[in-house]
Amino acid sequence: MPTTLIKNGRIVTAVDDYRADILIKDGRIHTIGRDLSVGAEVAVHDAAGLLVLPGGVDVHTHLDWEFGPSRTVDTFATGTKAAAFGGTTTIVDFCNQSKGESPLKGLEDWHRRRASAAVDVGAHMILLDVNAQTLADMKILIEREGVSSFKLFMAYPGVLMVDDGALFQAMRVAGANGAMICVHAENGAVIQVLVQEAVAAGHTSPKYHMLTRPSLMEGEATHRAIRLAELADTPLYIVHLSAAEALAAVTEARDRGIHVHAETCPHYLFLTDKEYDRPEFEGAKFVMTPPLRDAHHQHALWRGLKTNDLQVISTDHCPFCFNEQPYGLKYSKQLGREDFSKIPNGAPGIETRLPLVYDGGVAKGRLSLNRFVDITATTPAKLFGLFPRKGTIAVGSDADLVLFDPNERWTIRAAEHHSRVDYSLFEGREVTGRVKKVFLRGDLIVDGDRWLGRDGQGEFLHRPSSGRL
Ligand code: DUC
Ligand code: ZN
Ligand code: ZN
Repeated sequence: MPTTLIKNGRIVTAVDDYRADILIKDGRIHTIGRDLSVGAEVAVHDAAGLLVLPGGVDVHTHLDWEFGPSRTVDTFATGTKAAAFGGTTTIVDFCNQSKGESPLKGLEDWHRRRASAAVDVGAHMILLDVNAQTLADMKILIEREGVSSFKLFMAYPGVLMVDDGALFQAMRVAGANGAMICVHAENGAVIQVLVQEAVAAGHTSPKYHMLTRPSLMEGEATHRAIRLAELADTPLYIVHLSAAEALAAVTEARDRGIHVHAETCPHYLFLTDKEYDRPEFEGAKFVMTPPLRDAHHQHALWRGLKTNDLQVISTDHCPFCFNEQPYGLKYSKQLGREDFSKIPNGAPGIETRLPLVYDGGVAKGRLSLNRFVDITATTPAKLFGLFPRKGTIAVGSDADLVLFDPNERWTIRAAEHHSRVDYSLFEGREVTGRVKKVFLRGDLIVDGDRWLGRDGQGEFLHRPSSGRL
């Protein structure tokens, strides 16, 4: 492994901001200091004028994931390459139990798929079938397999949803064994009624996806999940929080000292439900769950990031093509052209998280630079058992580093992305701030627009505990 020196950069972590050089050896940060001198055998990268950030940590991705009749279009090779170009060097991806099977089998299958990953990868386990065997297998997953976070769905009856009793049982096992429960918090039964009524009334357009998933029902389920977690004594993580009502429930619980954490995603911070008014079928690009909301929710989310009631921004990268591509219809939004309820729920975002949050947060004066690093790398690493190996720049940490130009202006275009997906939620948006170079455990994997990484270079991240901040 070559030794590398990054010189003259401005190092920014969740708490620090200073100029120094970083010497990398054996994939780790060996020395941080001023004016480090090295021999000719050391590769030197000049970071003058650039920020040196810890590699981004995206704890919510769905690569090569079967979802009802659909499948996300990115393989681990394409999705992690896209992540790297966006400054993300660690992802935690969702694998799932199949009905009637052990979650251990789901993990085994996921390991086969993730073998092509080009950045480091951990796994959360989605539980669909909570029974005595599943509860026993949870302990094996935590202790032996390094999977210490479990996601359960309170939505999608008949596909992914579990009832409150199942959720509560899984919570108790997680709480007693050092793990954390993640929930998709929406009232699935009520939403199903609203969807069936809309379809019966002949409403087919993508806008009805939003109209049938009211923010009140996200708030209700978030409150319910928190109360169950409180009783079960487990840390809880609310994924993809989009609604002011849900945030109010999180805030109330945190004020009482309950261990509840929450993430939101760039699309909820930068887009509103007006996108569903686009002509033709264009609104289908924005069909993700929960849906985009109106501006007052957005203001609440920015406030939550300030008050630390929201601690993480992840992508929920769940890519389906807009038009059918060579991969086939199950990878495409066109599945729901005649019926909004059949549009695969999910949207891409793995490559644009850092620039969007830098631009809309730091450059627009809503977030400090330290807070930007905190919510995109440090806190997700801490919450999911990866810190201090990941999420910071410190002696001994993995040398996952991003050289970031805080001044470059550029325009987001799907055609220039590295994902297999054929659109961006942010097509044509001009942003300030661009990833220039990315190092994964000391290896330069992105250099401008050059890809130097390798499929399969990513390591599996064993995470023995989560949610113990
Ligand atoms: N929830 C997710 O977290 N991802 C994709 C679909 C969904 O509903
Ligand atoms: Zn979800
Ligand atoms: Zn998701």
